Amino acid sequence: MRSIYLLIVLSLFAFSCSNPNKSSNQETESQENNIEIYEAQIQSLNSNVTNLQTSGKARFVIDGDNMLVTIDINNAPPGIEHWQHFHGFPNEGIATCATVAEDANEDGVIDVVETETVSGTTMVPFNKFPAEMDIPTDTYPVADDNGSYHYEVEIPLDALESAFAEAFGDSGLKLDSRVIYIHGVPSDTKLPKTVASLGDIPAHVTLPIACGKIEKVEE
Ligand SMILES: [Cu+2]
Repeated sequence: MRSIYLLIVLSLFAFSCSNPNKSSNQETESQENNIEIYEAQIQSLNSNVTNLQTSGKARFVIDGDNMLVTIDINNAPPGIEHWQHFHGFPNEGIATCATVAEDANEDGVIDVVETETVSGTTMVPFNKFPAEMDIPTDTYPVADDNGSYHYEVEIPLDALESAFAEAFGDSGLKLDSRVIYIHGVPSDTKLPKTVASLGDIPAHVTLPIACGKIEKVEE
């Protein structure tokens, strides 16, 4: 009887000793290996204009000092450059992709200005140098003859976060509150005069052709 009691006391002691060690090991591991992954399934928008079902996937991997972004798109208008950005609200708002409900002037086209009520504003470009946060550039990807492209970039997080804070305040990137838009139809596409754009940029450049909500995923 006595030896059983001793055994229980000993095993409780061993358990309580090993436990704190285990949890502190786990903490160290997650600090060293702090990877966050986000993805967006991208679906077509304004397919009545493009006559295409543009689709694809974006993946964002935050690993240490860098964020690796890969975007794969199919069935986009071929042979032209496609602007792409994440859009969102600088405050607490959570962006969603625009739908036909956002065609406020009912011209049959959801233009980039009409997306703002549910998607917020243009934030970070996925061109050659995202951290420069320079929206009008000619360094966005160009779709091949089949309308496909693969885009990949490694962004230094420090540079991106400070440029982002300067433009939108210090709410942080908050990827899971953002959506990604793919833009661009050929310059000879007939668009109603009511289709709005940003500043002096021609409407065919900013016309949204696909969108996806960015969500956090497990590894
Ligand atoms: Cu955009």
